[in-house]
Amino acid sequence: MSEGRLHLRAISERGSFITLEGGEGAGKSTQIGHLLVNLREAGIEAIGTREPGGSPGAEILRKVLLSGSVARLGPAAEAILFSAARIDHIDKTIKPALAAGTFVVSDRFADSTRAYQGARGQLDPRFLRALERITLDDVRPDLTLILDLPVAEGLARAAARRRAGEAPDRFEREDLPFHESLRAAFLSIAAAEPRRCIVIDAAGAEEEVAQAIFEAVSNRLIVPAVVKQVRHG
Ligand code: T5A
Repeated sequence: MSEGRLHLRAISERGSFITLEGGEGAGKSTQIGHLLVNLREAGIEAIGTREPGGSPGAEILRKVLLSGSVARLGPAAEAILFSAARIDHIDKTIKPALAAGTFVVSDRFADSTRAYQGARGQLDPRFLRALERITLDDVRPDLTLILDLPVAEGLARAAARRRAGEAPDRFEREDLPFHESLRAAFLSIAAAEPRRCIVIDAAGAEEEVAQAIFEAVSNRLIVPAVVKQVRHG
């Protein structure tokens, strides 16, 4: 361990909660791998998790949600089921890790419900806001990184990643206007909540994007914590 290595667990009782959001194939899973390595190298305990899923109960719901069989129940039922999975994820994985002082990095979270289930404009925004309030309770991300890239590029990446014979999932099968509306929705969330969200240009090379992400995390979460530590001894 280098001399400058910091143990943020000693600084704060609670860990920080980071979410990565964006459209299909934006590179979230790839970048979470890099971010976890970078955080751990900086001496910060961190776990990676994902939605839908991230806890045994929520992983069961993930299979159902991505199969597309819930879609026929309509967007409200789909939003409720994503939220049910989220409640289990929060209770079983996110809250205990944060309470232990661990950083939690989640591949998607509540902004995905806002963007995906809100994409066609079929749901009353008040319904989505109420559902989010009930689901999250007091668990809100400290930082959300929105990975942005042209829709065609993201879909091409997602298609290239699929194994031979593997079918696109329920959301990858949606049309281009749907995916364009997702991109716009994520950018509008970022514009509305600049203290929480940072837009990352995800079109660059993997390592460049990883660097931009770690800089953002350092500037928003790590440097302020270090300054606080120095001030308070
Ligand atoms: N959903 C989810 C909702 O509708 N509502 C909700 O509330 C929630 C939580 C989840 C689906 O559920 C929906 C959204 C999703 O459609 P998923 O299988 O978990 O489905 O898929 P996604 O989250 O969409 O993630 P993907 O697996 O599609 O993409 P990622 O994780 O963003 O991208 P990644 O890292 O797998 O990269 C894709 C490919 O691109 C390459 C990678 O090597 C990989 O092959 N790549 C790059 N190539 C070039 N340059 C780079 N910089 C690259 N970075 C990665």
